[in-house]
Amino acid sequence: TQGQVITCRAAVAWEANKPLVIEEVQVAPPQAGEVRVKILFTALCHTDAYTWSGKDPEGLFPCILGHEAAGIVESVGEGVTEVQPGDHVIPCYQAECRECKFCKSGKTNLCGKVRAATGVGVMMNDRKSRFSINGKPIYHFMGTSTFSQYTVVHDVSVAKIDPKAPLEKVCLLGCGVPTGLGAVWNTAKVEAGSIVAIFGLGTVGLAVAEGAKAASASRIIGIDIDSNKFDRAKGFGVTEFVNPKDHDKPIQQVLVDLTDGGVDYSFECIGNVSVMRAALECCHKGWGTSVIVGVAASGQEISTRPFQLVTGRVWKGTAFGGFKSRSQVPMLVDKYMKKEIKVDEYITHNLTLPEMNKAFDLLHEGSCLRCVLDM
Ligand code: NAD
Ligand code: AHE
Ligand code: ZN
Repeated sequence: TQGQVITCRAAVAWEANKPLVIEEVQVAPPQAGEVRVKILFTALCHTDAYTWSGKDPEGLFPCILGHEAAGIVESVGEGVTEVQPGDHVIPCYQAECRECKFCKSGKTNLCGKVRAATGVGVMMNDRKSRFSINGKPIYHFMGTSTFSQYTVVHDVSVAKIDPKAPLEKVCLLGCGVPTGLGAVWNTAKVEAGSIVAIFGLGTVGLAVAEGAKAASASRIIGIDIDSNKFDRAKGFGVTEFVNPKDHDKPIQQVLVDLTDGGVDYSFECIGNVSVMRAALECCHKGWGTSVIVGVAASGQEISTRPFQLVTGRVWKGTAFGGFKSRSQVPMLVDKYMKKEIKVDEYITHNLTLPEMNKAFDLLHEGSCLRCVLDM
């Protein structure tokens, strides 16, 4: 198949909010600096649902969504040296070129090399898509487009992993789990003994709990409007629960009262701007730090009294938990293989590619964390 167009199946989002359609798509061979990957397993993340909903200013249609997956390199374009056909890989929506201003800064995991292209659904080389249906181009998404049996990614957007790792599990290390762990370890740098508050106990929030437990936080307070989330969260390290619906006072006040003045670290893992405000305002005066992880819709803005920051609270955000993707995803896979981090526990459902729309429905059901699709 090397050098040839591959026809395979993919779930195409033709329009916002319209059911995805399983189509036969043509996937062009990888050009210079590109890698064609056979996707074996992909999970769904709430960011896929967010873009599909039409609220993402970077959402373009028709497109192939998906960014949490694992597969095997089918072929590589000219000049690609770091992976070869047969390598097991995880596509990384956050690239790492090691050469750009961002990568060289040592201050961020964001990479500037291909971001301009991935934000508009094309490849860097020729600003065109490698996907088409009878000649009509279909946009890429987040530089990954894993809801396809074959995809083309930039070589800076693919992490080579241990071939012994089960791809049906480690696909989760493409987004949600690293995001939560890294928000704690890299972005907040939670110290032992800290009091932590987590808003939203989905996959990302539970991974924050797991990270906080590993960092020896003394109290890990989970906040969710769905009390059914609480039992499961204990297994990930949450020690106390608060349902805002059980209280008349604003949730920030409830937490300040519970913690003798506020928490040391809070994490917003929902994507709701009023919760982001509460997450900042429940932080302790003088040092409390709040990390925004959730993605909020186009047009939404955050606000608080500047006095909150004047008096020492810190507001931060994180993308992919601050992990450098190509360098650190393989390390996370190794940690999973050594049973140092959980992955299996986040997988609540398994379906196949033709059941894609059912998988999207499941995302909105409280019981579902991650649904893995066998491609
Ligand atoms: P999820 O929907 O599974 O989890 C959200 C949880 O929040 C649910 O348990 C829900 O009951 C709860 N919730 C909703 N409204 C609430 C409220 N007002 N108060 C308290 N709890 C509330 O989602 P997820 O997959 O865990 O993702 C969480 C967010 O993180 C999404 O916005 C996603 O787009 C974003 N995300 C960001 C990154 C990043 O790199 N920054 C990476 C992955 C996901
Ligand atoms: N296109 C969206 C932004 C979405 C966003 O913030 N994405 C997160 C990852 S979410 C993964 O589930 C991220 O890492 N952003 C950094 C980046 O480079 O995109 C919008 O609202 O414009
Ligand atoms: Zn995601």
